[in-house]
Amino acid sequence: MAQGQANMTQKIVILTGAGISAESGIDTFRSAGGLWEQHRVEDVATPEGFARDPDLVLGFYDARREALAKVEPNPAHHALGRLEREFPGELLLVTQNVDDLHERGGAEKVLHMHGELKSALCMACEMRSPWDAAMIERPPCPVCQAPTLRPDVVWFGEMPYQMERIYAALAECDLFVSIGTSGAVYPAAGFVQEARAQGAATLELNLEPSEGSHYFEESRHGPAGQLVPDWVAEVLGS
Ligand code: BV8
Repeated sequence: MAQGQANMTQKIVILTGAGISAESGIDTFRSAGGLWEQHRVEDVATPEGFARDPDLVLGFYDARREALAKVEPNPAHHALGRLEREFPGELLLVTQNVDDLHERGGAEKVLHMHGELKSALCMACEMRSPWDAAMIERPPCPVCQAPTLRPDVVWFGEMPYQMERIYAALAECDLFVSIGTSGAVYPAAGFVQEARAQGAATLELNLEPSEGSHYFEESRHGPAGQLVPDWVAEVLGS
C-alpha cells in the first residue's frame, strides 16, 4: 500500500481468522492436522451435533478452552493492539476466532462474530456469563442456576453476532484487511466483496493465497507474526 494511501486511510475494518493465532500454537481449522481433521464439523460445530452428543461437543470446547490458558499472544496480536491505540482514524477489529489472544495482545474493542470460548450461554435463561472452567459436568448457570450452559460460540447454521454493525462498518470503510483466514466460511468470507463494492481498498495478509484471494487488490503472503507488525508500522507511518 503506497505510503500516501496509508496516511489518507481513515476508516479501517480488519477481519482475522485462525491463522493469526497459529504462531501462538493454536490449531487452525483447515491446515494439516487442524481441528477439522480431528473432528467432523457436523459432530462438534453444529446445533444438531450438540443435540446428538452434548458430551462430545462440551468436551471439544472444554479442551480448547483449557489449551487457551497455555498459549500466549504473538507479535501479530500485539501489533493490532498497537494499531488500536495509535491509529488516529476509526478501526473495527472483527475476529472469527473464539480465543482471547487479541485481548491479551492489547486490543480492547474486539468484535467476536463467532463468539468466545471464555463465555457461557445459558439455554434456559439465555444470559451470557464470563466462563473459563469446564462445562462437561453441567455446572449451574451463574444467573439462573439451571445446568444448561453451552459454549457461547456460533455453530454452522447459526447467525453470527453483530452482523448489522459489521455491515455498517464495511459500507463506509476505506480499507478492509483480512488476516489469517481461508475465506471458506460465510458470511465472513463475503466481507471483502462488500468493501470492494463501495470502493474500499482491500488487503489480504495470509500464509498462502486464500479461497478469496482474487477479490483482494493486494495480497501479501507469509506468517502473520511478520506481516502484521510490518503492515501496522506502514499504516502508522513509523
Ligand atoms: C450462517 C466458531 C445463516 C466455532 C465457526 C454453502 C455456500 C455458502 C455458505 C454456506 C453453504 N452451506 C452452508 C453455508 C453457511 C455456512 C458456511 O459458510 N459453510 C461453509 C463451510 C461453506 N456458514 C454458517 O453456517 C454461518 N452462519 O450462515 O447463518 C443464518 C441465516 C439466518 C438465520 C440463521 C442463520 C456460521 C458459520 C460460523 C461457524 N463457526 N467457528 C468454533 O470456533 O468452533 S467457523 C470457523 O471456521 C471459524 O470461526 C472461521 O469462521 C471459519 C474459517 O476458519 P479460519 O479462521 O479461516 O481458519 P482456517 O483453518 O479455515 O484457515 C486458516 C488460514 O490461516 C489459512 O488460510 C492458512 O493459510 C492461514 N494461516 C495458517 N497459519 C498462518 C496463516 N496465516 C498467517 N500466518 C500464519 N502463521
